[in-house]
Amino acid sequence: MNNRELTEKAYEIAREQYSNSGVDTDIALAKMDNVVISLHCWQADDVGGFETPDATLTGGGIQATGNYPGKATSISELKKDLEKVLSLLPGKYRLNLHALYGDFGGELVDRDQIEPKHFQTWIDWCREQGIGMDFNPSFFSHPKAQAGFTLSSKDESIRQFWVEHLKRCRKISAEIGRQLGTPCVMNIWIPDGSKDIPVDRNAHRVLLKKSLDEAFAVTYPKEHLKDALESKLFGIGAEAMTVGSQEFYLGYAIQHNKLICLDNGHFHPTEQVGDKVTSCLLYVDELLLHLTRPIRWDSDHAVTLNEDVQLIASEIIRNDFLNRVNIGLDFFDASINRLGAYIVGSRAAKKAFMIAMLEPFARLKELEENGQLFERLALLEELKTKPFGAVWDYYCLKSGVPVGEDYIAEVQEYERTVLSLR
Ligand code: RNT
Ligand code: ZN
Repeated sequence: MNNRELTEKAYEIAREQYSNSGVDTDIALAKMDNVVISLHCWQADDVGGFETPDATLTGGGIQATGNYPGKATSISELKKDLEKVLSLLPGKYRLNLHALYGDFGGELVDRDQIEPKHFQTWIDWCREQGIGMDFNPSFFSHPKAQAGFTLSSKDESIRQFWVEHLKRCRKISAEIGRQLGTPCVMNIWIPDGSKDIPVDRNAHRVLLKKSLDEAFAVTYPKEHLKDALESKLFGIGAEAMTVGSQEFYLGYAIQHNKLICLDNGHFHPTEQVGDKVTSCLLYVDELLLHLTRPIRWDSDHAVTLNEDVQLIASEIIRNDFLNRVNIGLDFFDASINRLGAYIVGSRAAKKAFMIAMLEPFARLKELEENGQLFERLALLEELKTKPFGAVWDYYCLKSGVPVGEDYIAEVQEYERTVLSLR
């Protein structure tokens, strides 16, 4: 039996087994097309961007560690890498671009000067790929961010500089959404915070609110732009306080019906982001996810299929929230093959959603409502060893991408013929 036949046969058996538990695998497979993942450009080059030839991530409370060879050093290399990544992933994707990845044609264009034209080649590329595009203002790796405060700075000229950047990014995002015919989700994350215990937290939060109010004064059609706000518990060098805390942004998002971005690397280790989904969606229309894998103080390892991500996916699928949740990834590992990291992380995220779709939710709910809690636990435990892998492999086969670990060889080949020559 060849690999294809084996995958098909395994699927047939899995389909029957799931069917015995009341789950229709064919429906799950069809539904997987609704799981659209926004691929973050910054895994390809360690959040460097292309503002200057030697751009590297500086400041901002985030760090990329490792120096694995072959990182993308130009827009064309980044596009090539992303095309390779897309060719190895099943299902649908979008591009998620940071402002510092603009196509500045060798010119030095400061953040308060960027315009839609600097992103036209990216928009065109997305159109060619048939994918939507998301965007992010970049409030780090800049001299005016070095003091640790941007939109919440007490220095009025610095604050105004970043408000201008934000205004421009919203304009660019709306243009992206208009041209591509799918709303651009623009996520705001600022590194503002303090290393040691501050006494005037309030003033910074008042200033952040003021800056957001100023930048949001212009309204754009929702079909073009969706603004999202991302909180963080702490950052490297901002251990004692972050201005943009969860309470700050959740309050702001509810008051102004903005999207709240939940990055599962940005909370206390025992807090589960999956638990936050239903609460937030009672009060805001939509969420943005930054799926990642925190380890100790780092929030940005490549996603793997763990309980954290699975609970997030399950809560979305159980409540039929896919159309209210925008799924993004946010990790940057410079210590391994960067394309490999993309593929492992993206596949893991999709797997979590597929597992969620293969859950007999109605049956579990009934057990819960009947107070049959041992039975609920037992069934949840049994589900973990159902032949999910056979359904996943079949999905990859049907999607025309490598099945199982076959993509490893493709990544190695790309490393040999492309990355190692950089
Ligand atoms: C940082 C935030 C933020 C960034 C990206 C690059 O802690 O998670 O989302 O990772 O904007
Ligand atoms: Zn994030």
